[in-house]
Formats: sequence, C-alpha cells, structure tokens
Amino acid sequence: MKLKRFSSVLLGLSLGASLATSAMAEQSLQDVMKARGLTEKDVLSAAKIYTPTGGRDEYLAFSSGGQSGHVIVYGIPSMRILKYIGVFTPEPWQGYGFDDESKAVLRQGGNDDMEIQWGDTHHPAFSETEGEYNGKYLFINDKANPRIAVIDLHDFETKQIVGNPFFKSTHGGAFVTPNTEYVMDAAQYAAPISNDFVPLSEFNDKYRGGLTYWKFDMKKGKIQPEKSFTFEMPPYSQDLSDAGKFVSMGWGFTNSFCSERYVGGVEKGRPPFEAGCSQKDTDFLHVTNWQKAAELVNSGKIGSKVNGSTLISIDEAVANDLMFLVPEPKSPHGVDVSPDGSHIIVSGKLDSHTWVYGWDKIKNAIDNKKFEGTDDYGIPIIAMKDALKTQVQVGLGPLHTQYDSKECVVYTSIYVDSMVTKWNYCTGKVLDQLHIHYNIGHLMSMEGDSASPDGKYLVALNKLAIDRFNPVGPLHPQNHQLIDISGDKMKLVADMPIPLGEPHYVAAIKADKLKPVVRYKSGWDSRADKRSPYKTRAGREKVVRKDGVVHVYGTVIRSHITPEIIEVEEGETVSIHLTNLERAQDETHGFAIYDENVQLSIEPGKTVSTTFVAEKPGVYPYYCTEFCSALHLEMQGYLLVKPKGYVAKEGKIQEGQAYTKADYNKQVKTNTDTQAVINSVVGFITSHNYKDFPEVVALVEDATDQLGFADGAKKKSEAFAADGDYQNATLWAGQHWQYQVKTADMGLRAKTFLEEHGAVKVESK
Ligand code: K7E
Ligand code: CUA
Repeated sequence: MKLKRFSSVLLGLSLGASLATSAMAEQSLQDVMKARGLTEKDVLSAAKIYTPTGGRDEYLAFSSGGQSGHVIVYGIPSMRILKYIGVFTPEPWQGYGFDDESKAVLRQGGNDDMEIQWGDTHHPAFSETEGEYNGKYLFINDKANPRIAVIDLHDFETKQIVGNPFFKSTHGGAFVTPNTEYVMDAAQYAAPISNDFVPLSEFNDKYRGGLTYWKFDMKKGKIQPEKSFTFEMPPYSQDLSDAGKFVSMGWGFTNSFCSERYVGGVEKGRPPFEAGCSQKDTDFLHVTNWQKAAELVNSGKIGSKVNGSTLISIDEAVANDLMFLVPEPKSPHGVDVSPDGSHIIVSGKLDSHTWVYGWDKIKNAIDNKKFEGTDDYGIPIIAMKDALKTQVQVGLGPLHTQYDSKECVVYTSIYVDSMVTKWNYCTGKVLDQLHIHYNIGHLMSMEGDSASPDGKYLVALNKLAIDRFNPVGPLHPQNHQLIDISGDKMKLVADMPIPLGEPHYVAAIKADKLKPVVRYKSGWDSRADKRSPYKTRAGREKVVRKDGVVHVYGTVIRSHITPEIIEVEEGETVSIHLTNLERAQDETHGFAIYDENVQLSIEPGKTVSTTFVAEKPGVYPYYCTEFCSALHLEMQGYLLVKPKGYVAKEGKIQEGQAYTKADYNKQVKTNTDTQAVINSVVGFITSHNYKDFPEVVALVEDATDQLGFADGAKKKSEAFAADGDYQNATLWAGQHWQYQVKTADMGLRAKTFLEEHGAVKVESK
C-alpha cells in the first residue's frame, strides 16, 4: 500500500506534463490583454521583468529595511523579494536574536543599560576591491542608535555590530573607500562628545558633529574599532558621505545641512529648526584626507583616546591639512562621487540645481592653500568658484544622484517634483525627465556606486505610494519603481510595494558575483563563523550537568529531534544545543518550545543554542517549526520540568498500540520492496554523469547518510526480532522505512534534476 503510493510519485514525474490544460491556458495573449485591460506597453513592461519559474535575476538588490532594522534582498528585474536579513532587530524565522549566538551579535555596539530592539537602517554598501563590488560583505548603518553592521554575503547573516563611541546619531554611513580600507559613518544631530548633560547654551563650544572612519579587515570580515578613528567636526549636522576614488583616492566627502548651528525651541515661541537651519544660501561640504590621517594616527602623531577610541580634534585636522570646507547648495542631501573620482555632485533640497565640483579644482586650491577664509573653528574654506565646475537646473528638490554606464550621464532624484532627471554633468544638459509615484528619495542604478556602473535599470525609492496599491489602512507601503534606462528615454516598468519600514537606500550587485553557501560545515556556529563547541554527531547526543547548567547536546534530522524527552528540575538553567545533521540543500529545521520564547532556525550543518531558566514546573512540548518532511508534525518532544524533589512513581510509558510478529513481517516486506525502488533510482543516477552536477553530488551524499541511518535502524529491528520483542522490532523496522523514504525522496530529487539538466548516460565502471 505504502509502496504503491510511493511508486506513483515516480510515475507522476513522467506523466504530469500531458495532463490538464485549463480554460485560461487556452486563451490567446490578446484575450488576456483584453480581459485585464492591458495595453501593448504594459505587456512589453511585463515581458521585461517576467521571470519564468526557476529563472534567476541578473542583479540582487540589498535594500535598507528602514525602521524594521532589517535588510531586504530582492531580484532585479523581477522585483521578487528573496529574503529579509535580521540586522539590528530580532528576526524569528532566522532565529536571529533568539539563539544564544545571535543574541551575542545583537548586543554588540549597544548601550549597557538597555537592549535596543530595533534600528533605523539607511544606507547599505558593498565591500569593494579597487572600486568594484567584490560580493563579500555588506555594511549598513543605524541612524537612531549610531551603529554599523557587517553582513557576510557567504551566508547572508549579520556577523558584527559596532557602536559609535562619540555620536548620538549617524546618518552619513555606510560608505566604503575603494578597497574597503575604511567604512565611513558621519554623525547627524550634533551632541556633546562627552556622555553627560551639557546645556544648549554651550552648543557652539561643546556640541559636535563628526565623521568616523571604521577600519575594516577584509580577511577577517570584521571592523576593527581599535584601528578606527574619528574626525571631530563642527556642529553643522553632517549628512551623507562618499569616498573619493582613483584621482581622488585617499579623500572623503561629507556634507552638512545646518551650518547655521541653529537650535530650535518652537514651544518657547522660537522659530523652529526648519526655519533656523535653512537661512543661509549655502552649507558646507567637508573634505577629509583619510589616507594621511591614518598614517598620522598610526604613527602616533595625532589623535587622542576619548571614550576609548581615537579622536582627531579639529585643531589637529587643521594643523595637518586634513580637513577643508567648500560651500555647497542650501540644505544639501546627497553627495556622490563620479566612478572615476573626478567629479563630486551635490544637490540642495532647497535649490533647483545640482552642483558639480571638480576634484582637480578642489585639489588645486588645497595644494596652493588658496582659501577664502576659515570658519569659526579655524577650518579653511575653499571659495565656491575655486571648486565648482557647473550648476545644472534639474527640478525642485533634488536629492541623490546615480551614475550610468554611459560617460557623464547621471540620474538625479527630484523630491518635490516627483521625478527623475537624466542629465549630463560634462555638458550640463538635461537629457530626459520621468514622472514617478510619488516623492522619490534615493534612486539606484545597477552597481551604481562602483567604479564601473552597469546602468541598465534604475530603481526609484519613493517615499509615498498614495494610490498605487490596494489600500491597507493609513500606513502605506513604500513603492520601489523599476525604470528601464537602457535606451535614450527612461521607461517606467514596474511597481513593488515594500511593506517593512522606510528603505532609504538600496545597492544592487551582479548576481553572479555572489556565491553563498547552501550548507554549513558540520557543527558550525554561523554567527561567530567557527566550529561550535556544542557540535554533536549522530549517536553522540547527551545531557551533561555542569556548573549549574543542564547542557543538552542534541541533533535534528528528518524527522526527529534527539533527545525527544528532556527532564529537568524546576529552577534549573537549561542550555539546549542542536546540530542539524542534514547535508541536503534547503533542509532547515526549526525548534520552538512552549512558553519559553524559543525559536531557532537550524540550517544544514548549523549548531545553535538556547539557554533559559526552567522557572515553572510543567510540561513544555517542543517541535520543529519548518515543514521539513512528510513526518514534520511528528518532529516533536517534551521538556518536563519536575517540581523540586519530585520522586517518580513506578510504571512504564503506556503505548497505544501492541505489535505482533505479523506486523513485523509486513513492515519488513514493505522495506524490501522500497529498497528495490531505491535501487532503481540509484541505478539511474549512477548510470548518468551525476558527478558533473555538484547539486546532485550533495543530494547523493545526503541520501547515502540517510541510508546509513536506515541500516542502523534495520540492525536494531533485527536484534529485537531475534529476541522475540516484536513491539520494538516493528517500531525500529518502521524507522528503517522512514529513513528509506527520505533516501528515496532525495534520490528522486536528484533524478529529476538530472533529467531536467540534460544529464547523459555513462558507461558503468
Ligand atoms: Cu532618506 Cu540617504 Cu537617509 Cu536621502 S536618506 S531620501
Ligand atoms: Cu524538521 Cu519540521
């Protein structure tokens, strides 16, 4: 009976295609267009992004998740969301912030008094080698609780969070230098560098902005706070940053939007911040020489330890020619360095022009000490005319600029006018304008921040969606609009709602640059990226009481958790360590316990831990939370928390069924028949060139493991049968069959893969 069902799965593989054609499928393209009211233009747009089942995207976009504290990964052009990566916020699906290992990551960079449970993520940035995205790491900042996180792209997990020792907010991050020597992160709202109370009357003297250059070690994949340094800056409300490259290598650019140093107080009848911060016609672009600063810091010539970290004072920066100011348009937002490092484009939110600076001009002024004066803090100011190349009228409220693959061609987001302006910064000509919906913030072209942008597509990150989607209440999703920029004219192609906070920025990388793993080395602590001391192998599961903690060394594999019963006493601290023994792709198991706030994600190879105090006596079922197999629901167990001093009464566990010799024989017959099916699948695989397909090799390895377990169960059942214990003999024979089914399941997946990928027959050896 069981075998029949199983063979029909095999048969179904070859039959499926010829069955059932629905009424919908018989319609012509014209019929569908008519029924859905689509124009030819719509259908063309659809064809540009439609990705047939199994198809892959050319680019992967990593979007800030805004207030969610996550990163959102989606494909371009399909605009299909692939993953949310937990970064500053717990994310239960991934067990992030629930297992002990990730709790440790999440606590990094926080403040000691309170565990911060969220982040205001703004700007993701890829690690670079010679200005090109290398596909290794992604950085993202938290504006609210000034932190930077490092995400490892080999498994898409957050590995490190560092907190800024000086600032009370950071917006101008993350931006990387061309070889990821440093990750830039600028302050936003000025605050005292000391962590104590300072009255606002001392704003000019004691409140400070700044810019941190976080040292990054590409080999270790870690930011090194002890080798990082921070520029003290005037309280000008520093905003975005960008790093110079090639001709401007070694320099960084950071703008500011309130060089008025205004302090509001609307409740006291004072004009509000917005009025006081937009009075001057210009603000200041800060130009910093990080390469020279690093040399001076490393040789101990400048910098002092403040709050446990290196701070370069304004005076030191000025004395060593490390910091300069350039006037920039009123209330600027974005600063974007051209791919060759020769130009810097800044847009002022309250100016309809973008300003194009020439690095050659700025450098010339610096080299010749040609300044128009200094600010109140003694920082040299380069005159506008000595830095500026041109100003181009692009529309009202320009914010951010992205570079195209075509020389001198750029795209600027126009917030107030809700459009994208395509223009040429060499000729100063506007080339095209496209209306978007609505109020665009950032925009992003493919590999747009690298030394060689690909162009092709542009994504508009719109702040308001208003009427674009089905209404879902007063809080609307954001709208990412995909624009085809391959031709002369921009073409709006698709809308994608983003319902997870306000994503400020996105970065997109060529998908083939990423080579994420499908499984971990066995017993891997993925959060710290090292072998876990709690790694457990099949058959070595154990419970150890040590230093007042009950350590449970367990394993998970389709479809059981070992151990299935955990007994502790009330008040004991329990630390459960689980290793996923699977090698198959996409065979994750979850682990949840009633009423203990426990949810783990255990991907193949991973070892994770959860530690809690079993406070109340009671019965706590636990189970696997990923539908991993046909017997997923049976992947369960009990944590029994016994009252203090509890003495067990006599008596065995009562089973609901009794099995006989006939039951045993029936199960053995089923197993023999199943083995024949497995053998035929194995025959198919081994008679083909399966070794040319790494995916299949992995499946075969996994199937072999399962078959090994099957053997173990078979031996146990035979031993019990020999003793005449048909209860245990039948149950172990049933377990033998379970392992066989899993083996066959993987065998079939391998067979299907080979058939679909044109495997060829080989001579058997
Ligand atoms: Cu919203 Cu770059 Cu934080 Cu502009 S930022 S829009
Ligand atoms: Cu493992 Cu469900």
